[in-house]
Amino acid sequence: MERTVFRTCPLCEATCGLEIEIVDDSVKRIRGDREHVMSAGFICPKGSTLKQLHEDPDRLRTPMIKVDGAHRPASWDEAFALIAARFNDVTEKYGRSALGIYVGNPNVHQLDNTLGLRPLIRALGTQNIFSASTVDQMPKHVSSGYMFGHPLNIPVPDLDRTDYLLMLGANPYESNGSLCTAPDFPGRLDAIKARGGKVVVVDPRRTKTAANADQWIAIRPGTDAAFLLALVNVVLQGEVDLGPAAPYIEGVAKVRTLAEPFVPEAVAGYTGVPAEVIRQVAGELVAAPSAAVYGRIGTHTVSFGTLCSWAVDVLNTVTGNLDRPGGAMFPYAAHLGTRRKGRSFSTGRWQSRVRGLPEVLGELPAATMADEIDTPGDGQIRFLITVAGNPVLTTPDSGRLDTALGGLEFMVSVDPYLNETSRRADVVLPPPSALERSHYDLSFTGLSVRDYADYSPAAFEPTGPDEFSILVKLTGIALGMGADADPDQLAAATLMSQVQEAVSNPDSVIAGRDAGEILGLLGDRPWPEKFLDLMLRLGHRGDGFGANPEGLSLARLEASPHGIDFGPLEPRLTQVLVTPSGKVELAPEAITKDLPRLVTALKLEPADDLVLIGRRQLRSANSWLHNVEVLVKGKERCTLQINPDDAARIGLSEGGTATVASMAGKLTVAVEITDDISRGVVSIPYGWGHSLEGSRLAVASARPGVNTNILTDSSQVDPLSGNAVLNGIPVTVSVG
Ligand SMILES: Nc1nc2c(c(=O)[nH]1)N[C@H]1C(S)=C(S)[C@@H](COP(=O)(O)OP(=O)(O)OC[C@H]3O[C@@H](n4cnc5c(=O)[nH]c(N)nc54)[C@H](O)[C@@H]3O)O[C@H]1N2
Ligand SMILES: Nc1nc2c(c(=O)[nH]1)N[C@H]1C(S)=C(S)[C@@H](COP(=O)(O)OP(=O)(O)OC[C@H]3O[C@@H](n4cnc5c(=O)[nH]c(N)nc54)[C@H](O)[C@@H]3O)O[C@H]1N2
Ligand code: SF4
Ligand SMILES: [Mo]
Repeated sequence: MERTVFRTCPLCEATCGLEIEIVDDSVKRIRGDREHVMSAGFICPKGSTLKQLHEDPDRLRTPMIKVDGAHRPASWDEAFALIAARFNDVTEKYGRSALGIYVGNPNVHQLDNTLGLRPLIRALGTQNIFSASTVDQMPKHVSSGYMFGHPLNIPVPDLDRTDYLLMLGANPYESNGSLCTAPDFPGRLDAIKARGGKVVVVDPRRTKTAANADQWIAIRPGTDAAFLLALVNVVLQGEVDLGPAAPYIEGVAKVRTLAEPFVPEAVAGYTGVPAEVIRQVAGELVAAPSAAVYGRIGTHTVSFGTLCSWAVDVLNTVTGNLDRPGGAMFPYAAHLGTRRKGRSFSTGRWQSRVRGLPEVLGELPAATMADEIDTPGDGQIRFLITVAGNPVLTTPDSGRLDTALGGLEFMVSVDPYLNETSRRADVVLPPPSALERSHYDLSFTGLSVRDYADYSPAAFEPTGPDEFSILVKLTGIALGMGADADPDQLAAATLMSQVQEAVSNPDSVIAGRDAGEILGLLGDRPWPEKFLDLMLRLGHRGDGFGANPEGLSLARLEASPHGIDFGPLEPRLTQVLVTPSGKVELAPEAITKDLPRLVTALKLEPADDLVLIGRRQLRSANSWLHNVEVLVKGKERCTLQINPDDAARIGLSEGGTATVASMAGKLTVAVEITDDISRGVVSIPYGWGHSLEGSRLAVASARPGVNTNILTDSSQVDPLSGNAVLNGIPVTVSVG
């Protein structure tokens, strides 16, 4: 039997629509869905590998339990019973402060996980909560929280209409974009140039994105905050037109004063960007009919990450480009209701035990997870859960973390693979493959360059429990209900409380209605679909359970397999802005208090050390696609890129090996000499290093590469967000 199903690709933030042809219960072909409202047939080499991932013999189909150091298959009942028993032992002995959880990136790419994780985290009742956010975008949440009142009020560059794009520390030709959902990002960049606009890329490396841009500005790693503030400085010396957002902006004069030390001539030496180039870019930003400034990984995973993130949006604002077409605009996903003014955003409600690092968004920095596991005392983590994460490869100083995991009393990983992290787990619980689960993107519809929604049903029935049920089961255990708690009952209670909250909220479209009636209208669907339908119908485009009959519901999305396009982003600052003052706070003290540190850094003599940065590759997705043969075949990709001058000075030769050492560790890696990388900078791609014993990744372990996070230093974090510093690591390189 032949059939075709449509599925959102969960492998990166572009969230392309896929068309999947199935014959007799096996996948015949996967290609881009040409009718998809956002991606229109675009696909990258990873998209079609959902087939290989689904069929991968190394993908776990049953739980694994570790006995005498080796994993053996187990039944779900046995696995949950063991977890419950050990959970009770540990919490009885040490209390809940001995619990910890790390949640990784794929969680935001799966409906089940976005719905199921929060209750689990809450049920654990611990402050030891870690996620990939603090090795990624936490600075953006912090700056958005303070400037726009909500950590998810993240403006995106209006790619399809902008006349000028200044892009820093992002390489969408390989990554397909991040905090800016735009399938075929490269095509959209080309379109800017085709309509007479300009693209400028700031990166220490001449990436594919930089090479295709109108202008590449090579910057010294870690110095973007000063570069951005120099732009702000120049812009605020001239006549300032704040554009349509002007009535809602507070703090321009304060920013002008704060930016005074950052005259272009004062930052040129530090950033490596000549003063005249800074003035040129500032002039162009002001003169362009519309312009957008966009910064990503290279500006967030650095010591001044939050200052960078803040300065990007300050620049968008003072050039009059905030909340206007072609500028930086706010997406508003269909499932979101009215954003209500709450308490003001803050961080530091508690501190980490060992290093005293502040809580941010209810989390502690991933960079201090090893400290919390291997430092004895009250509150030491003894029982750790990881869900869809691989911190042994993805967090700084990961050699130490790996050892620390070995000392835990108990560890559970929810993961489809026995990989570098889950090999440490006492129990591994495998979720179904992407093709065995439905999807609506609760995360990336809120970061998209157009307003849209789409839903995809599962292509195949899962052979085990779905991941929502796995997470609910763990939630039951965390609530002390043991392994026998009925997940249906727990899910029903959660849904009921959400419905009750809505009917008793006077501002809700269903205020005063009968909760039982609303539950009935959600019909007979799997739990995640019921939660989703509730959100969609109560969202700002929703049918309000009859209040707005033309509005959105899951049924309507199901009838639109290629998604629904609601059009380009609209100005909506007044809708989303929820700061206590009701204004865009351009100069929040909580952020600007970090400026003196930057002023001091400006004056320091640059060290002679080489500095290490990372890179992403089109055929990888963080640490976990290297077990797919078609994605890893070909020449070695895990190489140290180094400039010819540096290579000659050290005596390195192409194809040879180099030893790279940092404060944190040392490794040996293949050498690639290229003038695409600035002098003084070296780059190793991240996500490799599949040579650790105990994992089960036949393909990946044949081409292991090296783990660059052996070199990154967990003591270095952006103080405002706790984000790890993963770029700009001082290293020494020698022949080796
Ligand atoms: N040096 C350096 N380090 C970095 C970065 C960098 O640029 N440089 N980037 C950082 C960034 S941006 C990120 S997001 C992090 C990522 O860090 P992590 O989230 O820790 O790592 P991933 O490689 O995304 O791990 C994904 C894991 O989830 C599993 N998985 C895949 N799909 C599913 C699923 O549906 N359910 C479950 N339960 N598991 C699933 C995979 O098998 C894999 O083990 O790494 C960060 N680390
Ligand atoms: N193919 C592929 N796609 C992915 C991923 C993947 O692993 N592979 N991961 C996904 C994830 S989780 C994320 S978060 C996104 C990230 O998406 P991007 O932010 O586009 O990430 P990168 O491709 O790592 O690009 C970061 C760039 O920053 C540069 N850089 C490093 N240090 C500095 C600096 O100090 N200043 C400046 N200006 N630049 C610097 C690097 O040279 C690099 O070109 O990609 C997503 N998409
Ligand atoms: S660009 Fe991203 S979402 Fe699109 S097919 Fe590739 S991995 Fe999937
Ligand atoms: Mo990420």
